[in-house]
Amino acid sequence: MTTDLTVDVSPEVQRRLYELMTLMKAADDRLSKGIASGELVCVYWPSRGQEAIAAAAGVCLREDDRLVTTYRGLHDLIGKGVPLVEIYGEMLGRQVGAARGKGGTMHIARPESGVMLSTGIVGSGPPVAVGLAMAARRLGLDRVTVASFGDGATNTGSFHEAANMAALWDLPVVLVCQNNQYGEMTPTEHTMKIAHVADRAAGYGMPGVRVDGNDPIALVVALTDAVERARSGGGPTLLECVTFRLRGHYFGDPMAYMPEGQLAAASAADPVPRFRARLLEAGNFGELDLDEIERASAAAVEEALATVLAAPATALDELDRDVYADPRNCPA
Ligand SMILES: Cc1ncc(C[n+]2csc(CCOP(=O)(O)OP(=O)(O)O)c2C)c(N)n1
Ligand SMILES: [Mg+2]
Repeated sequence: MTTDLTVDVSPEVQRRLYELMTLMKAADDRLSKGIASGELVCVYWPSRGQEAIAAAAGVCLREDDRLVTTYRGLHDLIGKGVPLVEIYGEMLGRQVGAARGKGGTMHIARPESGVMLSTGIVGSGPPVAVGLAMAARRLGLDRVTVASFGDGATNTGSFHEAANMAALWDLPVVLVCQNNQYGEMTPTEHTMKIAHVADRAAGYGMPGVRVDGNDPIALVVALTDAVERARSGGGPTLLECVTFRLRGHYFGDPMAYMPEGQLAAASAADPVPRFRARLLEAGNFGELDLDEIERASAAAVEEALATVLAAPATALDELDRDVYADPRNCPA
């Protein structure tokens, strides 16, 4: 898909996309630096390189829309409006975390922002998203649920069951596959016979759309379409966003399995500098405007981290709090 920056999105949306993408990148960079130096102790599955997808979702979704993501969800959570203090707080086991530090990196949820699940079980997000979409329909709400998952997840049975039910019942779901070309250490082409994840949609009777996952404008165009379709009763869409995981599967993964030159080639298409260059070329923003956005993102990350590091560790009396839901207060 060829996109025209000046035609497809307003300057306000361009700015918001760059703010989100630089915030996601800065949050990842700072976490990686802190873990590498021993300053921060936590497990982490980096999302560096996949920012454009989450930023596009951030500008296309309403606050009450629902999101289900995975362990590699830092960027998705930021895009959906989860405060960075609650994300870092959860990762670092502090009382200020989204689940008061009890969930950790793999289990960040914040219903107030519409984030209902982060899961470490590959493929388990789509069926939950389908359930959330069914709930919205029963409640008569016009909100949309996005399930964000990897290419590897589309090889699991639960993905296929969820896709079938979503299509059969025209549920308001958008299935967003972040095809980063690896599942752990295995290249995608070694795990599926077909070349395009989007082709799987035909088997369920829903549109399958393949889009450049490093182009935030193409993503906004495709997502706007899919979200609108879902919201107006037209049913689900499978969106394959083709990107690349610029860091290891987990923080510390030496990536020895990657063929020589592959990472360098992928880094040349890094969505953040690429979008910066495109914004400058289009002319709505100058170098100084974009430098200022980057500075503000880095400052926001430092401020959030300082707050988290000054916060108390998860208290012992948290252990049995929030373990059982009160059905009367359960978010829909
Ligand atoms: C059901 C299940 N099987 C295996 C694993 C181990 N595992 C963790 S991440 C991963 C790869 C998933 O790849 P993909 O869906 O492409 O997501 P990515 O990590 O690339 O974002 C696997 C196999 C798991 N967590 N859950
Ligand atoms: Mg993958």
